[in-house]
Amino acid sequence: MNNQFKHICVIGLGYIGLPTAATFAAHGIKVTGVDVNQHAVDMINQGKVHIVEPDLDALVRDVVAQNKLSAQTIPAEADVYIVAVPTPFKDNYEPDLKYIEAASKALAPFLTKGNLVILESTSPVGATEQMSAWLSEARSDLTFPQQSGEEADILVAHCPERVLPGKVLQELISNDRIIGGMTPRCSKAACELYKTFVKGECIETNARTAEMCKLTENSFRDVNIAFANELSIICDKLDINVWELISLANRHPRVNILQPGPGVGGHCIAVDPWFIVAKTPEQARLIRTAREVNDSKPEWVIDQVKIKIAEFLQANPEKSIKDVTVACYGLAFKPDIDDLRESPALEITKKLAEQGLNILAIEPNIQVLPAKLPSNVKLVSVEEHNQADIHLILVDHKEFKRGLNVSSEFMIDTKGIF
Ligand code: SAJ
Repeated sequence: MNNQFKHICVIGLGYIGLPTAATFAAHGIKVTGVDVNQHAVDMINQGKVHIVEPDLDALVRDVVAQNKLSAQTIPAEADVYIVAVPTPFKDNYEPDLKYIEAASKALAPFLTKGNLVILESTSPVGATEQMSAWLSEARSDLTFPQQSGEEADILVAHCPERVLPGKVLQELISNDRIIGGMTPRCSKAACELYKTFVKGECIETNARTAEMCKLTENSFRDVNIAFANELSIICDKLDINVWELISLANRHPRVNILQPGPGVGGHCIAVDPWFIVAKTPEQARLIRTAREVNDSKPEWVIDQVKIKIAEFLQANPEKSIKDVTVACYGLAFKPDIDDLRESPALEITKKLAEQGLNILAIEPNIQVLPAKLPSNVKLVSVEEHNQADIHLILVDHKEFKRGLNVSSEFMIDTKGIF
């Protein structure tokens, strides 16, 4: 354990902040977690978690029981502050830094000379400098890297998280970590901190490059998925099986196409590329188009359902549209998680329900349907899937991959499971 950092204050106890806080605590550092959500704070203090992530519940239970992690709604004095709050975009796709601003203003009163402040939230280029400016505005008695460089009282760095939901606890430790200090001294201090538990390499760079690096990784994936999604639409027109096509093309040693699906969801890949587009709208043409291709995929899937319904009614002339039941397999944004954020599966289910169809939602990872779904959507178990006429596979959850007893005639398989 590094003796320099005895107490860390993690601001934002969501999908990234809580696993990070618990992992530092498990490595012997005292951690105070901070969140504006009183319910989350209460749960954590009881050793429970408010999010689903494999093995996180046991880890939090242990570190809370050992008094290494506790939660509260306001920051505390510490050696290090880690900001892990959401960075959504506004209606015009401009990044919204209001949570970083609020976190900066909340932690500023507690800062003392020698503290390290780390921004972990995925952020547009320039956000770390902006955070440091907010801190400096609040604390004119202290110096910051933008004014005093290596001599600053407070060290500031951007260390973007890069972990995959569903594998967060492993990837936090095994992934390489990009460490972007506002000065080399800031990078070195942050590097020392993450070496507490990171087994991958901690690579030092500057804050702007670290910000852009994170956005680049997710944009790369978005562009590749857009390519796969475009291929799936082209193949549908040409009567070619896109899954077979991609697996054949990927046998080329330098081709690695990702998989098509109903669209791109989650709070990362569907959001981060817009941060590049917002800064450089003239230049980021491919990145913008990829976003548009992926965002338009749910509408294409809905059109496919309409075509299937017409075929079903033709085959069953005694039935009318109000008799048709559509089963939507999966609401989450990707397999084997409960996270519905920016989920194309949820969006498609909602839009189909709004057209008055009877919908059976089959989502083994949730117990209650989100309030935004209309009342003609019923949450049912996998075993009840046979009650439907049309089967729409939206997520490749393991429960579906084990096999479903339905005819392929009235199935739309957006994930290529069957
Ligand atoms: N998807 C496809 N086809 C694919 C792969 C994914 O349609 O071949 C879809 C998924 O179904 C999902 C969306 O893309 O809707 C995003 O899923 P994902 O598994 O690609 O990524 P996330 O959003 O869970 O996590 C990403 C990861 N980034 C990269 O892999 C470059 C993760 O490492 C980041 O830490 C995370 O974003 C983040 O927090 O930014």
